[in-house]
Amino acid sequence: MKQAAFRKGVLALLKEQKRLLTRRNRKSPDGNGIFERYKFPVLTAAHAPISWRYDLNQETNPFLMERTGVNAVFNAGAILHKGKFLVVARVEGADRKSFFAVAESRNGTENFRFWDYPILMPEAGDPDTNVYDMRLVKHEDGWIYGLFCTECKDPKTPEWDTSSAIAQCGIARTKDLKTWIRLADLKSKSPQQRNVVLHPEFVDGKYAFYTRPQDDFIQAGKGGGIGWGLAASIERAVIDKEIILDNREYHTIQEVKNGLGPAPIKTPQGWLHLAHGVRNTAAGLRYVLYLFLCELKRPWVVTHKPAGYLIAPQGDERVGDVGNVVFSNGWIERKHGGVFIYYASSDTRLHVATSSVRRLLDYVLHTPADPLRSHACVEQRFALIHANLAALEALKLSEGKRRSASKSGQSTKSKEK
Ligand code: M1P
Repeated sequence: MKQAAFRKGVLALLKEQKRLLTRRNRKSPDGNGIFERYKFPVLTAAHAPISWRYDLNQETNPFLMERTGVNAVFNAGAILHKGKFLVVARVEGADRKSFFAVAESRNGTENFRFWDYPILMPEAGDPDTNVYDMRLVKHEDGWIYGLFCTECKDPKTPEWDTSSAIAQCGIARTKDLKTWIRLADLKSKSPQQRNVVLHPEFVDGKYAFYTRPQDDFIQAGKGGGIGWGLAASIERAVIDKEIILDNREYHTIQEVKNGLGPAPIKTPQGWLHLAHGVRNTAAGLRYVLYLFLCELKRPWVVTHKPAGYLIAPQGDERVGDVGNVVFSNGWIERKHGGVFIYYASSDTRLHVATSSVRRLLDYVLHTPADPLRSHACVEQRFALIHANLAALEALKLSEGKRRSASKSGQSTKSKEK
């Protein structure tokens, strides 16, 4: 390639990326009253800077190859920091290893742009093979914490088993999201921990964690689900006792497993939570998002939980590396109560949905809970339909009224002719 052609090639790459990064994003028109989706994802693999993927030196990369591609950008922690919407995304390289990178936007729904460098997360003790899914929390102790999953091959498995892994919770803290101090990994009785989230306030003078104990804990007959435990220190966090706050349950959206999403939003009515629930289908696992509310003073006590899901994969969201998945580990509450939910689809890309604390609270407080049986579900709908017939009558929109209104509309039109 001649130098001019190489330069032209680089320019084309930069131009195409600029087009993507400056693209406007609009609300999709088909909302459900609870939240709005947006036309485009906010981050994709194509948003990863050209300088992370291409060697731009003609001498070492004469064919301008994308040597170190990015496979996916998804599951992002989120925070409003110095007036900017920041997400710490899970960036998965073509080599399957994930790492964290900060992307920033002025309005939270479009023009997210990665900072120049991804986060070089320090290692703690045993090196992590893979890190992913950071939850960001501004804690009342003054630090911003990032809790994430750190995974490595299970040392107890035989050599031929190249897939069994151990997952634990890594903890790091920062003031500016640039310099990160890695603390010791969380210690608990569970041999596996994913989806661990730090509660933003002290509880009984201790750091409080939402956990997801697995394996032995479940086999020991204690059930499994979103757990809760306290640790005296954050520098060497140890949880001695975990209780289950939101269980898995037969024939629900969280029959197989569930896990907490981002840290909860504090509202006057309680701690508002976003979580994911997983069920099995003939086509594999299906991940959806749901909401629930916990007491303010006793954050481990659930007070309200609407039946079913808040967000399920839809349209293109159903397709990707791990299909039929929506997953969220980040949301942002603005001063005036606007809520930006960052959710990823099919482990491939990141989207935003917008709502407000008022709307989400209304949904969580007034949507019926799952009665857990078909008969009882139909009874719920009977009551709704019955009340709706009266409501339509009051609005003069009952079917009979509508028919006669449209007839009289027709006769007026024919008279006008
Ligand atoms: O593939 C779906 C998700 O699977 C895991 O979540 P969980 O442990 O709750 O099943 C995580 O690997 C997550 O990153 C991924 O999106």
